[in-house]
Amino acid sequence: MEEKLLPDKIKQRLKTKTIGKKIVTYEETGSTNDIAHILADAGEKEGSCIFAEKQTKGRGRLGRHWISPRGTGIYLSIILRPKINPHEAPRITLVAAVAIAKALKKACGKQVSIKWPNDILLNGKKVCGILTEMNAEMDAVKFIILGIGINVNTKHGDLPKHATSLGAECRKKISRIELACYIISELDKYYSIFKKGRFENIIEEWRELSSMLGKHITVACHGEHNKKMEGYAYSVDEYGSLILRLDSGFLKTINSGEVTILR
Ligand code: BT5
Repeated sequence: MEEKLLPDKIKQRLKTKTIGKKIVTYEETGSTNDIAHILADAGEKEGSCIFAEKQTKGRGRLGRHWISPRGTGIYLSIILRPKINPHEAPRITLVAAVAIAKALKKACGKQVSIKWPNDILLNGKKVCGILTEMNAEMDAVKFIILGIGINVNTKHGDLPKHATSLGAECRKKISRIELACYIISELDKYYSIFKKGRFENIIEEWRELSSMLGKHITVACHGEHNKKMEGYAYSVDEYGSLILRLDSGFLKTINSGEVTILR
């Protein structure tokens, strides 16, 4: 039987400044991101965390489904209130990806890699997805909901083909409580670096953890009718956008899309 993600059990191990000061856990909910939106709208403080043991309407980007079976994964949403412009919001996904990669390494001892923009891979298979949503006016972000889904002890049979879980790759049971504490602690650390205006330092770490920079890739670009572009993954810029070097030599900046690594 899995140990439940009880708020007190997580909180008693934390020494964080902002993230995890308040934690709530649901036995079952539609989507933790939806709960977080409602709470944030009602004025909930920055750093509050919402966990669920199971989601019935877990979602990914563009309304895609996130499989969230009971008791085997981490389904977490965090309320953030950074003082940034809406066009800077994608940076949060990169900050979170670096923090989560560090936490996963601590929990299972294995190096994971980041696939732009929001996937974390273990042995080339998706083990975690990040969903960053925001509520903003034209020139100011009101709040950001950082949604994190991690397959912790999830069985392969419950997951899509290209997915895996930490437990399956490491061949041992991983403590979700311990992992939740690592995630919150690393996020607290990297979010505070971000708030001090040192995003450049985080991007450096992101590049080191990336599984695709320097590789030949295709990108199905959102917002351009999923038009497929092929080229070298050249870099990510200071806004978290991908810079693709096309075969013609031109550089193309891509804000969001689906990457396939070719070679
Ligand atoms: C993501 O979207 O990867 C973001 C997932 C975020 C989930 C968290 S859970 C807590 C919070 N509350 C929510 O409702 N959501 C967040 P995207 O890049 O669009 O990937 C979605 C695709 O990943 C799907 O179309 C499937 O192909 C695949 N997928 C679905 N469930 C998966 C799982 N459990 N593990 C790995 N891949 C999965």
